[in-house]
Amino acid sequence: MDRRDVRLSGIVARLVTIPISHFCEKARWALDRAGVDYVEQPHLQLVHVLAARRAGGGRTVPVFVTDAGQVLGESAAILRWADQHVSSDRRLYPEGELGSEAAAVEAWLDRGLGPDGRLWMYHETLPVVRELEPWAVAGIPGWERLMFRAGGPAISFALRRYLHIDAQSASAALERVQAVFDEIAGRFSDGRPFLLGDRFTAADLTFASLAAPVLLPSGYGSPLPPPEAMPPAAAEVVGRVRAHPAGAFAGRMYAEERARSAAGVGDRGLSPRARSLGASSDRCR
Ligand SMILES: N[C@@H](CCC(=O)N[C@@H](CS)C(=O)NCC(=O)O)C(=O)O
Repeated sequence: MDRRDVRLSGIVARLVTIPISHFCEKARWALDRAGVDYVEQPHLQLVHVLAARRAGGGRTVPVFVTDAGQVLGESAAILRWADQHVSSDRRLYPEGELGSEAAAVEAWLDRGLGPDGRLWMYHETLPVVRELEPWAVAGIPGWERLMFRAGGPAISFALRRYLHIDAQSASAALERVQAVFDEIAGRFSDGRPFLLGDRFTAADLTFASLAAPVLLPSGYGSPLPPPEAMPPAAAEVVGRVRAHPAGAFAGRMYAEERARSAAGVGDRGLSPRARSLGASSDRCR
């Protein structure tokens, strides 16, 4: 939906994204779960900087512009905002110590797992990015698709420079990702169903969404390639991650919690955005 459509639809809340980005997925999941009415404005990597700035944010996405014009340029702030639209028993940050713990785990994952998983994934996929075009450009405007086609190698080069991606940094990042997965798995040794105990919090949502580059979960809010479409070495890592207890947990969060959120079953029933998507997860496969 473009700007004119946004005006015509009367829905002014908008989420500026790189649709395949896991930080954007984190925000999208929280907004969907809360049944918030918004439109997504998806962009190509690097073009996102212009879009983020134009929306009033910094140089990263997601940027969420609320229907009241408030600009939120951090995924954590978007989760906090979405939390004002759910009943207290469904808060991502419950009252008291549990809420503080959820925020602390979220911040830890935002700092580590998020950038590390992304760095590894870019290292593996940039060399074959043309073959991954159907997923890389899903949903973005036509001229940005053309830019992707014409400028693919230059964009890859710029991303590598910008995010300091090389074989050594990618392998170190993957090791750190594996350590996070082991630590997360350790938390389940007492049989708890969620990361912090008996209820779903921002910690679970953040872990599952930021695990996406190494997990390729089904039910993600933008189409992801199947492991078979990835280079063999990357597909092998995805297979290992899926079999890991923490990977299985993230997969379950997608199958259960994200699926409910994608269907728009928030406190206020089916959201118009979910309805416009057919309230199905077809788009996510
Ligand atoms: N702390 C930010 C991180 C967001 C982030 O790193 N977004 C990526 C997309 S996955 C981005 O915009 N990267 C480009 C950049 O760092 O300039 C948040 O939680 O919103």
